[in-house]
Amino acid sequence: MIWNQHIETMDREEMRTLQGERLQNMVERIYNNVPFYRHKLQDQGIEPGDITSIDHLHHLPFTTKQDLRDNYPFSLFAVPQDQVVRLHASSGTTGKPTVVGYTQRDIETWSEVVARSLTMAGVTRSDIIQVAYGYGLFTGGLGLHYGAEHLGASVIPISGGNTQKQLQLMQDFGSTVIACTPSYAAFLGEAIRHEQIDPRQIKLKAGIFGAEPWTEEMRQEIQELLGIKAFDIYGLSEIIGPGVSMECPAQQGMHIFEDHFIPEIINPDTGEILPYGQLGELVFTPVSKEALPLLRYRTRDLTRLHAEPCDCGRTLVRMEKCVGRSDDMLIIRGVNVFPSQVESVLLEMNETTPHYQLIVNREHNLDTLEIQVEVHDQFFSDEIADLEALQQRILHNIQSTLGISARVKLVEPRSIERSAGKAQRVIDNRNL
Ligand code: DLL
Repeated sequence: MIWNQHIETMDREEMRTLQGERLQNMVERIYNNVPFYRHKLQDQGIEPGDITSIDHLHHLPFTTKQDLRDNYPFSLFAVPQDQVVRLHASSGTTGKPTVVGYTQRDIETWSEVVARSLTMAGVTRSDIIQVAYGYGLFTGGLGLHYGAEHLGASVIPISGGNTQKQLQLMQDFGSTVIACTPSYAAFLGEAIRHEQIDPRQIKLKAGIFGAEPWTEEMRQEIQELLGIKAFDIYGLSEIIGPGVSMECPAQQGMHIFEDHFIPEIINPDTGEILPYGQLGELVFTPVSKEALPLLRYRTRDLTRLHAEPCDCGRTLVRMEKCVGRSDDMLIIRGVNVFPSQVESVLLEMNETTPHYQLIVNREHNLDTLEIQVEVHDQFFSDEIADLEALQQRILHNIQSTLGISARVKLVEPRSIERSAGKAQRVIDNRNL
């Protein structure tokens, strides 16, 4: 099923024309309404009339998270306050949050792209969707909520956390779809197993998981635990929230809703545009956004784009699962390490769970990496020799994948702190 046949299967040339028209209109709007951009464009000698096609996109300046911070809270908004109907914010690790705004039409666009996303995962009006993303300033809960209602499904707005209630309503209401972070999905699956709930009491068939990086190995784990097909959904508040891109049943990457969000991949160091298939930083221009239209927003997410036709029939460009964020990448003794690489290694082994943490320290000017991982109940035996052998195997696999040594600490089942939202995978004590 395809929610918007016209857009999602549009001829590529026709899509480029549509993007060009929308870009032209957007540049005019921001030039007239956002002093920050007017000055930036004037500095570069660009007049709105110069941008007449999508081929001119690369002439435009980038926008960064710092620009949003510098213009806190509302200075990048392109409409008067009386047209803004919703505000969301994402809390950064440091300093002020990033504030985003929506007009009524932006909310409609958002509901449309989330309805397209859910349809991709096979969700219909007959489904009951348990939205266990956080409701509030975070875009996950309300984003999925409005999209699911627009589609006509029955929404359970339970928000994140309160695991007992999640399990109770899941059984009593017969939820067929669950939407939450993949780490919370793994936790719910584990809780079902731990409480020995009869799998026949669980009607789930699909999961809509995103908001944090997760690996193919994690997908297998969750699918087994919950007895569902797990789909990846991507998005970020600055662009709209969840529903910037979504995986189809072919699961060969996530289709980007390019009529609204124009993607580019750049070399993060030079800003140079990279061709399809190359790994780099993802950049988006949300051409139809009214309240907060951003020019070439640098996401810091690292991935590749592919434009070949997809088995599902959609012509929309696909992005691969994100490797991670450039600011998640750890440099340990000079070697680049992504938490997702560690996750792959750990989950290829049957004995470990998807709950792990990387702890980085600097001792005598040398970086150290400790990987704490929980072992499944049945393997957490008292036989020290067995555990030591497991530890050695993990060490060996980590070393051959990452190219650096680490300390591995096996910890008891359910001892690493659980999050109902995004999991905290890294504790970096180096104060770099
Ligand atoms: O996480 C929006 C969202 C909510 C997406 C629910 C999907 C589901 P932010 O809090 O602004 O927005 O965080 C955005 O999260 O730049 C990525 O680094 C990461 N991220 C989001 N989705 C994925 C994904 C929401 N599917 C940041 N895979 C983004 C990997 C993801 N990383």
